Amino acid sequence: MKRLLITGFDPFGSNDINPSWEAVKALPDLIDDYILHKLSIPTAFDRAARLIMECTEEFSPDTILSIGLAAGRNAVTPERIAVNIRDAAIPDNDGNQPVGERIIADGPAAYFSTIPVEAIAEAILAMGIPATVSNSAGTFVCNDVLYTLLHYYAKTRTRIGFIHVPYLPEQGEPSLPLRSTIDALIAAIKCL
Ligand code: PCA
Repeated sequence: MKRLLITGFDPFGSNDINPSWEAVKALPDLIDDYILHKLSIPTAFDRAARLIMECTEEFSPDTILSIGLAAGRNAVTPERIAVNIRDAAIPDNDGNQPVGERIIADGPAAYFSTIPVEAIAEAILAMGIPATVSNSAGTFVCNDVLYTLLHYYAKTRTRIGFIHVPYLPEQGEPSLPLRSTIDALIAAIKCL
């Protein structure tokens, strides 16, 4: 069996629910040859990535896949790239709002994700669920997590990826039903 650490975020800003954790916690514990370890992480710069890295020491995953909400997106979007910038439009859940700061002072400008983003988008689309590769994970906590993990696991065999998901219908439009988001994540995991 291979090991997948999969994370979802807590609610943040004006959202009182976060579809990323709702979908992650509903996933089966076994998918194909992966055993899943599910972790809820806070929408907090630095702290979220550190929690994942602590959990990684215990669980030794082959792949770490983080899921987050992208309000306003109408598709499930595997992220291709993470950039070395924190530029928050709203405070995170610890009250921090960094503007124009580097994540890692001497780190490279960007890293490519190390999961097969095109294949994942195609597999989700083939199920009739909207999906497309995204070229920007933003500059808030989701990008922070993806960049930090790609930086610290760059010279290891651990694969790192991130998928943004739309609102749930009760949060506004555009949205995706929870069942579709769960099915999209299952299809994505089968590509890992
Ligand atoms: N989405 C935010 C952070 C937490 C989440 O679910 C983002 O896109 O950065």
